[in-house]
Amino acid sequence: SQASDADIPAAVDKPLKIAAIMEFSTGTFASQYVSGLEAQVAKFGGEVQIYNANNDLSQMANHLQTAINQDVDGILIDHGRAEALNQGVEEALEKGIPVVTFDNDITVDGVTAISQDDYSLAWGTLKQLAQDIDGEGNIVYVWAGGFTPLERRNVIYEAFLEHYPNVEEIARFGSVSNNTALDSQNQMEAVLKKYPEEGSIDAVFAPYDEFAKGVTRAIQQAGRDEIKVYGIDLSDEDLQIMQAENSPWVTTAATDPAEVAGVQVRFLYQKIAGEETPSIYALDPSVVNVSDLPDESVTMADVGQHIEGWGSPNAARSPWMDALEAKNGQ
Ligand code: SR1
Repeated sequence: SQASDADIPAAVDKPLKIAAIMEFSTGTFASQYVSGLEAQVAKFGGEVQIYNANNDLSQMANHLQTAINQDVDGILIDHGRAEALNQGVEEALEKGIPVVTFDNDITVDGVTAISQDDYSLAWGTLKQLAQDIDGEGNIVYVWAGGFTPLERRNVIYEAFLEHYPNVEEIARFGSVSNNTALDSQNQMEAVLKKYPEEGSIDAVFAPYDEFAKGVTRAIQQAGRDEIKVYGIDLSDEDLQIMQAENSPWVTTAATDPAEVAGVQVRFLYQKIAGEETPSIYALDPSVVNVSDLPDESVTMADVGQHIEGWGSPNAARSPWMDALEAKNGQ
């Protein structure tokens, strides 16, 4: 076949050792992302070692250093901040180890940085929120600074408030921890106690699914289903929560985290193969409204049947990749 005839570059035609340096691995986004990394690297016949820094940026920098010292063939970085990682990234490149980043602000020449287009994610869900409340109402914002995707989503949130002067933020909270969903639930419970009257809160903007899960539980437990939740991200668990009867969580904007990981791995293999890769690449997110889904339960595997444009399976795919996957029995 044409696929198996494509010349596989010698540099990738062997079991490569890949390091994935992650800021944190809690939550359904991170677990789907890790599965996606493992699946794509395995398809290419390689091995990926996951380094999880448990939200500690200096530990993340140490992990990066360990991977460099181990002479891995390529490095993937997930989250983290430039100030903690720039030096290590420069060292990796000097040693000839290619680097592809996701969800951080590193801008070192030679690195490919991918994102989910956080600006579109935020605008997609906020536009729906604005339309649903007819441009007027009281909202709660869940947010934590210091995380590149959340910083980018916040830029759009600020623009949203300017664009809709009759929308008022009446409360804001948020933290990212080892149990973000539970923390968000507790913080939302306090807000609901402060605003007990029906109609005092119209909507919550929760631009991370761990925030949205916690907030949704608090609203349900307080019997305040009139408050609608607008989130970001999607997983099987999120779909189940959103599709539950009268769920407050009505809209999310998302890409498929496994596909994000697949694109990141493929760019890394392209770099190892000596191919040109772009400096930046943003996946195209989709807006998912519960009203667009059927009554029966939907999983991540079949979201694409209901949401137009879901997934971008051919991004960063070179012709030889089919042959490499076929050779490794995938
Ligand atoms: C704390 S940052 C959380 C975000 O990282 C990924 O970009 C996911 O979309 C998630 O919302």
